[in-house]
Amino acid sequence: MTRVSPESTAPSAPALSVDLAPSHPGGLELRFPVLTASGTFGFGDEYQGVVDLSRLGAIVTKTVTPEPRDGNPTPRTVETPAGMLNSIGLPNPGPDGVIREKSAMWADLPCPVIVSLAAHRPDTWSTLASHFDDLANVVALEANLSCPNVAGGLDFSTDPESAAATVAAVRAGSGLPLIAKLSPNVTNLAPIAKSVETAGAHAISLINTIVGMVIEVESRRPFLGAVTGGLSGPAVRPVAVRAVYEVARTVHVPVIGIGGIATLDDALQFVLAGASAVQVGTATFRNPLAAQQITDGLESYVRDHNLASIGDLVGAAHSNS
Ligand code: RRO
Repeated sequence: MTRVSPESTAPSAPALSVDLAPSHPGGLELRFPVLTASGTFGFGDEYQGVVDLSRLGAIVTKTVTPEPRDGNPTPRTVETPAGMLNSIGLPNPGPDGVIREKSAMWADLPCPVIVSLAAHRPDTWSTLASHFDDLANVVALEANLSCPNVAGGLDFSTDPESAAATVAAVRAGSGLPLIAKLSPNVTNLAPIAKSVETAGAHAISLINTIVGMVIEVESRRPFLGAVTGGLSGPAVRPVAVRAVYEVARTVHVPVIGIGGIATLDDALQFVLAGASAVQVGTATFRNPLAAQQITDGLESYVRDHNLASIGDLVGAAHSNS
């Protein structure tokens, strides 16, 4: 662990800055290791004026699909102990609609934008990815290999071969840095993580939500319109920390931790498990300022512990295991 003298540790972005795609020719340098998670922050404009976006490393958009989608039948969400289930079903206006409606706004945001994508076949993944290369302030793509709420959505990240084929297809369609978002709904994550790294993912994010279900006893029916949904929130955090720990010791590309992160302490658990950055998701619904408060907390933590860089903590729990 690198330590520096206190007088050289003024709170500064460099101590928190991170390159999430060192294997990409242009890298993916972000000022802060705190991002918002796909599906919990819309396309960015929804929180303008509420959240100080200049304190976020980046926002990750709602997932975009090749064709516009209306989403799943209602109800689409239900609260659960220490979390929630969602079955939103990817409502979005498709790439042309998103670019028409959002790209001018993205260009003016005080933090960069990472576009989340999902498609069904390698050729449609490629074509979809090709739409976003030349948009101002769009700095990377996140391939959502793990949507639990549409038919076939999970297929891309439950099998190493289809995960790799998907990553290769996105790489063929776009020159942007690529983050592959993996599912926890598998028996063994390591081979899938290795496979997407070998196929060219510049970083790996995880976890997406865990498939779950709530039944309304009075009506004797599934609560959600789509029957099952994805569990998120504090309830999933230990699963996510374990998943990040496992993947971080398997791959060399940066890992981005997601899953029930609401506080500085939560974020630090993921960093110690091996995450170079974190995404804040469900916590934003309860506290829209959660992500920027975690940035503030990390800044203080780095200063108070005389660390030259938050990178000094990444994976520290592995040497203490
Ligand atoms: O839109 C959704 O229902 C959804 C997606 Br794409 C996802 O990746 N994860 C999730 O929990 N919900």
